[in-house]
Amino acid sequence: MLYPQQNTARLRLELGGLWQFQLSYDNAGADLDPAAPLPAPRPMAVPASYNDQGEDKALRDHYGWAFYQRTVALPALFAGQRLVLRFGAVTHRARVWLDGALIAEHKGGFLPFEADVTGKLVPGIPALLTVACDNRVDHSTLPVGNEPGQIAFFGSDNAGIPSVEHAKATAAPQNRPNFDFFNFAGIHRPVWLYTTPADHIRDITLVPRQDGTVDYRVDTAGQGTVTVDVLDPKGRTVARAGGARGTVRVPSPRLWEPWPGKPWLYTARVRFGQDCYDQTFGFREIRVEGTRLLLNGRPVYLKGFSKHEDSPFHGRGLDECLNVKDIGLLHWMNANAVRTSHYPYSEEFYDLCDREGILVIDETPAVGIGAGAAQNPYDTFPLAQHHRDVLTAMIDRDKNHPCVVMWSLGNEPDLEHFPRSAYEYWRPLYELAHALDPQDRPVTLVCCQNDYTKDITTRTMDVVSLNRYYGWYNLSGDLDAACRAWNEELDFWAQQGRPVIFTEYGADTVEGLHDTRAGMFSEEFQAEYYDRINAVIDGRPFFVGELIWNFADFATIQGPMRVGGNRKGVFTRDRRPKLAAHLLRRRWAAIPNVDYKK
Ligand code: BDP
Repeated sequence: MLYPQQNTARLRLELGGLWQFQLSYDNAGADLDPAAPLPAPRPMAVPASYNDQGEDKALRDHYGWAFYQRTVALPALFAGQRLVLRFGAVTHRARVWLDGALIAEHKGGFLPFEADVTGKLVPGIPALLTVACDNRVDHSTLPVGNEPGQIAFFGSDNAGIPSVEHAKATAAPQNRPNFDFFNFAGIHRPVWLYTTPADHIRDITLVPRQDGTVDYRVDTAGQGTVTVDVLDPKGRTVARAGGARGTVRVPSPRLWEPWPGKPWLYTARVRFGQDCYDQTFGFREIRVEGTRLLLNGRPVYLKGFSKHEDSPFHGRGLDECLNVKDIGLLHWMNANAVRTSHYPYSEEFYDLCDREGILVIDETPAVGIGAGAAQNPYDTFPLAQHHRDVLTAMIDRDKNHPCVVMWSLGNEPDLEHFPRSAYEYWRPLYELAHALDPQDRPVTLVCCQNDYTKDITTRTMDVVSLNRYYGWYNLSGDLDAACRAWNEELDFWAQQGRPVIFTEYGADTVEGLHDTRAGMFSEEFQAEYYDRINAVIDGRPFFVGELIWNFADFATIQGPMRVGGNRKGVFTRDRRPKLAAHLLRRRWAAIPNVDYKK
């Protein structure tokens, strides 16, 4: 799906700003009429999560439908254009009405959807736009939540004590999902109204190669002929082709390589009748060979973070200022890579990474697929079709980004209790990702700390991605024992013949807490933890990347294991560095991006 563009053929309006807003207290969201002005609205900024835009617990912890509303009016000069209403992301389920008529429904809180409103939104006549979103999650959604009635409290909830069990059974439904980040909700990404000519470009697919060839395909609607001009980073036309599919060749291409300096971005200017679309791309190839990850043929070493889209007040809402700041901090850290844990990020983020040369592991929202040893989630969670749909939509959205170097099918599913079912669930998704991606990037699945000898899925991925908390959740505080255990596990991975990376490792750290003996939660512990664990991976040639958990502290549900959220950030939530940031920054300055472990 193309990102909306303002150019010589298309007009794009962002419907951001203050909307009217009201919580619904009906399971079906039927207590509010989408055709009428909301009866008791409050102002709400869009895009942003609604949760922290007020001081009331009811807003913060709301679990169900919520309604947004505004009027939309277009001047008569829009007449004759095709009109599309597009949402970057509404979390997690959405319904959209124009003057009371349902025009779109969408499931999945992290990917875009759109509705053709030509003839429905009439230029010159104002219309009432109502958007409802539902943040409830269960066994059929991604991310996964608890089923209604099964209230999970975070931490040890003294299971089995009658009074506790009775209180749980009668507690109100709660916003307590099956994952460790706050279940923010709302219109999280921009709402656009854009025009195209009636005959228009629907999609563009590019496969650029190091030798300067670009295979292209343009999908269109209506009558016309396609032309493609390739512009170099200075805007000069360097190649030209005609027809809806074919190959163009750029002589002496500059490769998309994030070092040194900024990567080179080219533009495919596609024309079709009156329509026009500029699709940026980079000449970069990515593949796995033996235990190496090759970027443009050279072994690359990933240095960076798994992140969250999370910040004070905005919650999970797009904040471009924050994105620019974060990429600046990545450069400051001498980092080169990010994983979009645990969902696809905003489209604006990938554009920035394309421009700034950050390698991205792009992850589906498949987090929380597990229910302990007693329940096989693969038999009981009705997820498979939705998972395929989300993976397809993510690859479709992000396929042209040079920054995307790997697909992650999901995070920390149960892979050890029902190993055969797990393999049978994940293998077809792995194959689907390869089949769908025109650039055929490596595919991975992020694995939880588990009995790696029983897990038969992780070892079959193109890259083995490990989340490990030796010294934190296990062998807590004993880094000698942690390193021994970690080393022993690495002996296992050394036999598998695959590249292995850390997708998460870390320790909760309260900024300002210092300790000469480096006890847990102190800044010294976090610094020593990374020093010690990194020394173990440095001796392993097949270990080709380290993504820290987490870039910054982030919001979670309340619980006895979370001090005002998850504190494993190397930066605080407001982006101040902890001690470890300075040490990792020095470490990464000394590790070259390519040809490090040849
Ligand atoms: C991992 C999860 C991540 C958590 C992290 C933690 O992938 O979402 O936030 O643990 O506990 O298991 O900090």
